[in-house]
Amino acid sequence: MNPPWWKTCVAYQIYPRSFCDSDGDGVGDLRGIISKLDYLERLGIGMLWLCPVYASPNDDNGYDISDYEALQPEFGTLDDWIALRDGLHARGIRLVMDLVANHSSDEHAWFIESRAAKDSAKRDWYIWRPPAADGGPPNDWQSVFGGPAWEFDAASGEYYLHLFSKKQPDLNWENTAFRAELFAMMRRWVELGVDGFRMDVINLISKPEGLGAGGDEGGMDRALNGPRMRDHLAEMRREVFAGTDLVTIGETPGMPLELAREVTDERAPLLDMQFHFEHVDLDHAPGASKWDCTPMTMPALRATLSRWQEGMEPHGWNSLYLGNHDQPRAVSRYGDDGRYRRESATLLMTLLLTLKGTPFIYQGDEIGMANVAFDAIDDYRDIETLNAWRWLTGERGFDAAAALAMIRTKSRDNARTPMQWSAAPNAGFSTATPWIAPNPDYAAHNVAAAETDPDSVLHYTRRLIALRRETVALQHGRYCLLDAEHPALWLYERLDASTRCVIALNFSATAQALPAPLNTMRRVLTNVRNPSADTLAAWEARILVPA
Ligand code: TEU
Repeated sequence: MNPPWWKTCVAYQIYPRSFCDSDGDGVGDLRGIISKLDYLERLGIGMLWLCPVYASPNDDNGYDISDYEALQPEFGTLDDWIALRDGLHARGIRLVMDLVANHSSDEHAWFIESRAAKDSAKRDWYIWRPPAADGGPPNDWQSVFGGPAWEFDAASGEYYLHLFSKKQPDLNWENTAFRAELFAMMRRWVELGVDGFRMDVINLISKPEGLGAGGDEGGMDRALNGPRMRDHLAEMRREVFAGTDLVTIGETPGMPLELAREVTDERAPLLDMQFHFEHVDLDHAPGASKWDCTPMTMPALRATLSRWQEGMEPHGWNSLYLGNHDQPRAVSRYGDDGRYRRESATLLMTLLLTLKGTPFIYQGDEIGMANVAFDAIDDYRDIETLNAWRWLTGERGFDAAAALAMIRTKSRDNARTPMQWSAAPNAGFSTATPWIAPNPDYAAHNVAAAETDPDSVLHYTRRLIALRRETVALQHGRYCLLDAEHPALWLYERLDASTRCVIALNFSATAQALPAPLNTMRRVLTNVRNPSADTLAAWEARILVPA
C-alpha cells in the first residue's frame, strides 16, 4: 500500500503578515505569497501550512478569529485565496490551513451573542462561571500570556475563561450545537479545496471536570489532554474527514509521547501527526517561565528527539520542526549565528530533513534567518512579549537591560520579522514601513544574495529536499541512534529494507574524528567545501551511504 502523501513530502510554514507585501501597506498578504509561488516550487516542498488568514482584530495576529469564513481584508479576498490555492495545486503543493478552535475572538458573533445575556442561546458556547465566594475569579488559573485566565463580565456578573488573551475566549466543546456548527464550517473549507488543517492547541479543547472549583491553581497545564479530547477528535474525524485524504496536524503542547503515539496510530488515527514541545522547552527549567533561560545542550536535544523518533514506532508519526512563528530562530538557538552561521544553519536543516516524520521548514530558515536584537521594547509587537515586559520589569524586578536581554533571546517576534528577500529597503518585503522592523542583518542575509552564492543555505536546502524526495530510507526508514554519549557528534542512521543512510552532525566549533567504519562510507552530501575523509569540520553535516 502506498504511504499517504503527507508522509513523503516536505512542508513549509508561512506567517502571512511577514512573508511578502504586494500592495504596499507594510503587511504581508495573499497576493504576496502568490508572487513567490515559483520560489516555493523550486524549493521542492509538497505542503504549505498557512498561519491564520481569517478575519481578526489581531490581538494575537490572527489567532483570535472573528469570522472563520471571511478573509482578513489586509491579507486579501476569497478570490485571492482561490488564486493561491490553484497556484499551489498547479505546482503539486497542498494547502494546509490553520484551524484555531480552542478559542475565538471576543469579537466573533458567537461570543457577542454568548455575552449578551445569561439566557442567550449561545451562552453555553463559551465557558462561563459565577465568581468565587469572595467575588474573585472562579479559580486561580493563569493565562498563557500573563494575568488571570478569567475575565469578569459586569453585565451578567459572571466570568469567562480565556487560556490565552482576554480577547481569546475559550469555546465550550461540551456544547453539541457548537461542535456541529464548527464541523459544518470546516466542511465548507474542505469543499473549497483545502488539503488539511493544522489545529491550534487542539489538546486543550476538553476542560477538566469540575472546572472553576475554587483554589485550583494552574492554567493551560490543567486543561491539557482533557477527559473528552479523544471523543471530540474522533467525532471531528467522522464528521469532517471521513472518506478524504486530507491531513490533520495537531499542535499539542504537553502531550506525552505515549498519548501522541496512540492519537496518531495509523490503524485508528485521531490525528495524522502532532507537534510536541519537548525540544523547544529544553532551555528553561520545568516550571520556570520561558524567559528564565538555561543553556540547552546538544546531548539533551539528541536524547529528547531520539526518544520521540524511537517512541513513535511502529504506528505513530512525528511532525518535525526546529522553529516556527512562536519560537526563536533555530540557528540562534541550536546553532551558532555568529562565525558558523552558514554551517550551523545547514547542519540544522540536515537534522530537520533527515529525521523520520514530516519536516516543517519555517519561512526564512532556508536562508538562515537569525534572531533580532531590537534596541527597545517599543520595537516589539507580540502580545506575549509586551505582557512579559511588564511582568519582568514589574513583579519580577528586572532592570530594563536585563529584561530586554531575556526578550531578545526568547521573544516570538524573533521569528516574525519580515522575510528577507533582498538588500533593497525593508528587505524587499514591502515598499512601505513594515508592521514590524526587519532584522538589520538583511543586507547580507537575503534570498537574492543566496541565489548567487552556490554555498548558500538556500542552495543547500534545495539539494537536501531533492535528496530526501529521491531517498525512500530518508522518508520511511527507521531511525537508529548510533552513539548516545558523544558530547559533540550526533550520529544516526535511517534504515529501510534496501537502503541505509548514516547522518553525522558535528554540533561544535571544533573538528571531530569521524569514527570507523563511518569514515569508509560514501558521502552523498556535506555542508562544507573541502571535507576530509575521516574528520568532520566545525558544524559539518554529512550524509553517508554504504560505499
Ligand atoms: O500556540 C500555542 C502555545 O501554547 C504556544 O506556542 C505559545 O504561543 C507559546 O508557548 C507562548 O510562549 C498557538 C499559536 O501557535 C500561537 O501563535 C498562538 O498565540 C496561541 O496558540 C493561541 O492561539
